Amino acid sequence: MLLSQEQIFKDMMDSIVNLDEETAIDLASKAIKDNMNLIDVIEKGYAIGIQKVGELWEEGEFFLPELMRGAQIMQNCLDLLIPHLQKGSEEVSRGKVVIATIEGDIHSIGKTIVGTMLRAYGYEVHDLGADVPAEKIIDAAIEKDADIIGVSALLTTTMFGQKKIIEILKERNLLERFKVILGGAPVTRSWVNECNADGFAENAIDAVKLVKSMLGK
Ligand code: B12
Repeated sequence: MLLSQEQIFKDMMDSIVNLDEETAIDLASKAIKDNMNLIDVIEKGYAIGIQKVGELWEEGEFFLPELMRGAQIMQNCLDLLIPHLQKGSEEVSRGKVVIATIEGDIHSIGKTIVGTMLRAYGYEVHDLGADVPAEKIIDAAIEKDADIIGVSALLTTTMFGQKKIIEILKERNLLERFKVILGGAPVTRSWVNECNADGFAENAIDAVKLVKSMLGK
């Protein structure tokens, strides 16, 4: 029987919520084999699953070990899918992006997806990982001669680090040199305005559109 795409995305979501690694990995392998759109697979399947796990945790249905297990399964699926996404990357760089999750924050999944997508669209991406101090992000942007600095924050306590990036750039007279874009679940338009950042995106597809519009290529 042929399953509809919606059903496959739902099965992917359920595999994360059920903490069923075997099914999650099987579905990811099948998606690669069947040449499915892997961005959709990640964003409409697995990413919805991990968000649901977060909701269950918030409601007290899941405890921290289950949240961590869900994240680990999600990460293992990404490790399988990402190399196939990067295959189509263009040779010519359309611009350089330094991306990181800010200091104190270990949430890396969303930032990694955004970096991967940008790479797949031909941008040169330097992913510094998670829990990275603001100064270090700025130093890397200078060293790599980046056009854009992307900063992720998933905690209401760490998002202040995003503002710190802009403040340090201002102090060091570097505001004109880089565009700064923000992301992560707690980030809103008003927070971006308050930080004086150049933009934000709610998902990886919009992040690509944002970067494209900023670099004009
Ligand atoms: C998975 C997860 C974890 C995993 C992270 C694993 C990993 N390697 O990343 C683990 C289990 C380790 C974890 C730990 C913790 N977590 Co947690 N976690 C989550 C969860 C469920 C999902 C996050 C995620 O991966 N989402 C899927 C991705 C695809 O979405 P995303 O991150 O939002 O990214 C997308 C966009 O935001 C955007 N984007 C993201 N970054 C960027 C950057 C740029 C530049 C741009 C343009 C766009 C962009 O594009 C992405 C792709 O679509 C969220 C719930 C939620 N609703 O977000 C809680 C959540 C973020 N965690 C939370 C908390 C509290 C914690 C802990 C403090 C728990 C604890 N008591 O220890 C610790 C944090 C420790 C620390 N110092 O960082 C809270 C935060 C509450 C708050 N208001 O601050 C949340 C909201 C859960 C909740 N509802 O309470 N967590």
